[in-house]
Amino acid sequence: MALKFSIVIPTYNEAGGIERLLRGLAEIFASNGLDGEAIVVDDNSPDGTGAIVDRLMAELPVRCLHRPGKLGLSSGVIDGWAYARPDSQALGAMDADFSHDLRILPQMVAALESGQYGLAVGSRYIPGGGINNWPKRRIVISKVACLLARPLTGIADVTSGYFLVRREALDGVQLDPIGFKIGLEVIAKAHYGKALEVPYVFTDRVVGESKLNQREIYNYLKQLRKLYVARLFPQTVKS
Ligand SMILES: Nc1nc2c(ncn2[C@@H]2O[C@H](COP(=O)(O)OP(=O)(O)OP(=O)(O)O)[C@@H](O)[C@H]2O)c(=O)[nH]1
Ligand SMILES: [Mg+2]
Repeated sequence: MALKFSIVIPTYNEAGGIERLLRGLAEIFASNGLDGEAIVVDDNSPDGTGAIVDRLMAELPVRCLHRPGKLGLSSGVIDGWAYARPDSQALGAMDADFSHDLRILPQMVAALESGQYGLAVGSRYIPGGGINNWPKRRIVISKVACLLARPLTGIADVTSGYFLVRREALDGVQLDPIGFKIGLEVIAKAHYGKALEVPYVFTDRVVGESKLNQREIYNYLKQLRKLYVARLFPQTVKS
């Protein structure tokens, strides 16, 4: 039987592309026999993203969770997972801006279905993966971010944000919604056994605005520090 999964797509001002993305996802689900649902978590986007998703709920495998204001990407993913259908066996996350290639989703699902892997991560930093049209500065920041997390995990692309994890791997795990990198929280804390990285070529957003800023870089460093402290001194940390 096909693995039931819910993939959360947090949105803030993604009206320009959300319909095309959800139609593309529905097509991938149907043509690969995947039992997936998309959960859009919209933070009352001023551009009306939430209303577009509400309209599409009647015809596509998607539900929308509306939050009152911009509460952050990571907490959006966590709230989306709580909103997911309870019988989903796996939970995932994906950005709304087409950076994450939908076409590798079937491989990610198959990895979990095989029973060999508890986590599948879309990866730019293994052979076959890559990045399209990012400024050099952005690539350097991303690679340094991954390098800094290297001692915590064997995974090359910890900042990917595109992943699928078995639900039970999150049981009892306290995820800190700090900053942008919920994927890193899951990779560093969840009990998933073996992980598979599936290569994809990341494409920079074509519509909408980037939200990466200095504050997010600072938050990432704070998140890393907390993860290292928890790893090195587990007895001093409650979660
Ligand atoms: N619900 C919600 N979604 C958010 C928030 N911040 C970002 N997002 C969404 O999270 C996803 C990733 O954000 P991006 O702005 O693409 O972040 P990025 O990929 O690091 O940077 P760019 O692609 O350059 O913009 C997108 O789908 C955003 O719409 C937020 O505060 N709340
Ligand atoms: Mg993006």
